[in-house]
Amino acid sequence: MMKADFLTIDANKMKANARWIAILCLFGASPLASAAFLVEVWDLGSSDVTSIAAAEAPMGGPSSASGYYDDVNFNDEFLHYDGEFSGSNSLFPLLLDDTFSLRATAEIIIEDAGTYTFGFNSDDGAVLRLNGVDIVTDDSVHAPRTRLSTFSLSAGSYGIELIYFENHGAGTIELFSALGTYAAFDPGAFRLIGDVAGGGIATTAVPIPPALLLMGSALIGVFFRRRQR
Ligand SMILES: [Ca+2]
Ligand SMILES: [Ca+2]
Ligand SMILES: [Ca+2]
Repeated sequence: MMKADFLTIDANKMKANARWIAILCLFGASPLASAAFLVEVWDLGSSDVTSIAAAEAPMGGPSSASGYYDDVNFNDEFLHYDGEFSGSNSLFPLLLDDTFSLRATAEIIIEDAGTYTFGFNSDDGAVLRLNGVDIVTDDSVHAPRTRLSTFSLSAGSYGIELIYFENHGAGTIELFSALGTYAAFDPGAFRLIGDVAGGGIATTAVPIPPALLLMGSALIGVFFRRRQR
């Protein structure tokens, strides 16, 4: 009897899981494909954060909040600074204003090999990594400013990671790129990474692990078999 009850509960759980996975699969391989940047924030409370090392210190532990965003174009709630891209800013998660750090991760897709300039506008500091290598660094407290770096890329996908920190005053972070070599920001050339509709480089979220997809397929099989009874 006990065993039968346990099996009933388990089957109901599986049916509920299968429904959700089936619904998610109807919307594509990944439900996060249209908002590829995973953005996590760490609220540092009353502690100042004045370096990338200090920003990364809490990142081994759980974040204060996280969410998926199409692109990285944030400013804070009270001292609106548009940066290079105005009009489509997001407020920081949790409406954080001062003394917090942020990590944005995604995979970018380079369709054509060539020379690219990557950069960010930040207040305060940030570092951009491509496949784990620092490519743009601005490790200090300062007013909003743009930093750029130019290099060659082969076609393919690359892991991208942006670490940012806001100490006090205005806070902003934007992440953008352009095909070609640029020593200064050019509004005609640079696009927000992930803003595909606006001409930006395409991104993908971290894929759902194959094992989970297989498990999902099995559960969907269970769900539909049960429906046919
Ligand atoms: Ca902006
Ligand atoms: Ca602020
Ligand atoms: Ca600031």
